[in-house]
Amino acid sequence: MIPHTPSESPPSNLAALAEDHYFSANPPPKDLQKHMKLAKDFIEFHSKAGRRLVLVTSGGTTVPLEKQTVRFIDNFSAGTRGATSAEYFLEAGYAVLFLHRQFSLLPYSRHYSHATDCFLDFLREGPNGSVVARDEDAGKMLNVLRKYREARDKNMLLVLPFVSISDYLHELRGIAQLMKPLGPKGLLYLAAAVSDFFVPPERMSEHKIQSTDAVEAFSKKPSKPSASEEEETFDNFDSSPSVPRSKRLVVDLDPVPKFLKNLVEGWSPEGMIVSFKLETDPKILVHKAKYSLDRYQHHLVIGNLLSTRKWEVVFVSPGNPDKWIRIPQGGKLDDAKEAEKDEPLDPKSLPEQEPEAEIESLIIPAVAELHTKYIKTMEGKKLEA
Ligand code: 9Z3
Repeated sequence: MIPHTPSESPPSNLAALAEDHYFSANPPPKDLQKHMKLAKDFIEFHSKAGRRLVLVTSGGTTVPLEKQTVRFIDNFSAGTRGATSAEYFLEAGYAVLFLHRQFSLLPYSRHYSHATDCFLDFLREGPNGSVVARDEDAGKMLNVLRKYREARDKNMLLVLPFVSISDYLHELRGIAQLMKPLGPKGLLYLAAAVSDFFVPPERMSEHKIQSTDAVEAFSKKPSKPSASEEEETFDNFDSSPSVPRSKRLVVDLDPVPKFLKNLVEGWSPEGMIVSFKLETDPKILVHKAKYSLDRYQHHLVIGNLLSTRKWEVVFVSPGNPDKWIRIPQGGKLDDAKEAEKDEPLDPKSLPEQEPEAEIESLIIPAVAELHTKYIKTMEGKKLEA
């Protein structure tokens, strides 16, 4: 990998303007200062120890439709990739700052928090009214519990939540800036499924969007319907399936500014930055991953498809050939050939059940190896300077 050389200059004017505008128009989450204090202490502790630290972002972001939010747009992400990756990073010796969507999966507890893996199913009543793990589950549970306790007791894991897209961006900016003292030992692993669109505050309703005109009727005198309202009423009675415009909720979204450039150039100029690219169309995945790398000049894009994301990912990094990482589909004669294939798998060829191994067990060592090279190159450059 040829690491992107950090520039000392601030992000381009346009990116800086977009940043100022976005962060002054969209209010920070109420716990931002508290989170920044926790993050600062955590980062300082590990920076002093000369340890590598990774910021793992995880889960989806909400797009509120109202300031006093009742309704929001969301996405599918459960936080499996982020929570699982965090465990393998801890295993590889990294301190982990886990920035996750509130109530999405968490490292270690994820094994017992699915609807299908409800923690109560793993417990039974023991002697004298005690609660114990079921015999068949106790071994695994003890193993998970020990790892969790060790991470907590050694202060290796800090967990911070966010909810909305703007909460996420405020937190990401603050933490990335705090990571500067780590230099190249800081790693940003951006697995959260971040919304591309949002409702800007100037177009956001303060209160719950109404679905009837009951409120208007209560505040105004009924007036003669306008020509367009009459037309809409007519449409509505025309036994046509279309609904009049006044009854529809038309959501008008702006694109979320792309802050990866600000992250690379300003917020975290020395850290290694890994982003994920999610697509559903296999034909465009690698192209989109390369486009992102080219545009933002960071260090690694991990491409994945919604349908096969637990089976394979592709690493796209500067100066390296694209590298597919796959879980072998056990028992197949053409396994070795399949594992080497240079293009996406056909989702129809995959078994229905989830893979037995976790693909993050292959992703994280590969990322850590690239990170080692990155640190060496950056330290070499510092010595030269
Ligand atoms: C990913 O691609 C993650 O791997 C998934 C994980 C969200 C697919 P789950 O939480 O899913 O395990 O269920 N994350 C990044 C998606 C994303 O928003 N990327 C942006 C983009 O594609 C760029 S940062 O434009």
